[in-house]
Amino acid sequence: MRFFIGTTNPGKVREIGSILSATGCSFERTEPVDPEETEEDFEGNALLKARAYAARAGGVTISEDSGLIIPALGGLPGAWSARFSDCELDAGAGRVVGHRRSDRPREEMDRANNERVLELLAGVELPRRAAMFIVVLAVATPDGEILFKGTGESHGWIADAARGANGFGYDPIFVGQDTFGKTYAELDSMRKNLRSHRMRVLKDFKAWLGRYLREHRP
Ligand code: ITT
Repeated sequence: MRFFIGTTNPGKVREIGSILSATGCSFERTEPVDPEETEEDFEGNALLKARAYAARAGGVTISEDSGLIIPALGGLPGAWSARFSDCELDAGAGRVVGHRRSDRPREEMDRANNERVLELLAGVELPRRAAMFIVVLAVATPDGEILFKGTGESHGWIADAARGANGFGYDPIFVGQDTFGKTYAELDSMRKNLRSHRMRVLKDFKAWLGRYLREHRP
């Protein structure tokens, strides 16, 4: 069976592709549709993206919405994770009050997002540096039916400074609960994939896929 992966983020494609490589299905990247993420939560945006990409690709499509949640920042960056450094925050820095698209290249945006989180947490000690990644993954058909929906989390905290060159996004500042003080960007891809939020949701996806393929075998 052939699936499309609907995202503009090459880091997600790499991880989804490598975690699913042994399933016997093929996973093809779609055009970067990049629909506006108008919903307020990860689930709403994951469903919106899966439907928009599936309609464009004309085949069953996997999309996901993910981000970083920091309780000490009132849950931010949250649904604003991808564009956090373009956001205007209120004085308490726990709420987004405005947003202006800068359309900077992804690497520049990721770096600015990480710097902003580090600045907001300057002087904050553990355990208030606790953080978690969350992902909601959805599989949609071109006519908008949702075949699968699942959630994954990974827990840890925000490092004092960015470290490491692997991974993408917030990986240089996120230390996992079981990574012996290393950031996700200091782990090789296999070690990150073993414990990431994406791995957790893709495990449920693989179980669903097995059932789906058995039921739809020609
Ligand atoms: P698409 O919407 O096109 O899929 P995106 O990068 O805009 O790509 P999201 O809106 O889902 O994706 O935003 C996710 C944000 O969270 C973005 O800043 C990512 O870099 C970050 N993120 C998600 N998973 C991550 C991971 O495993 N490691 C580090 N950062 C991650």
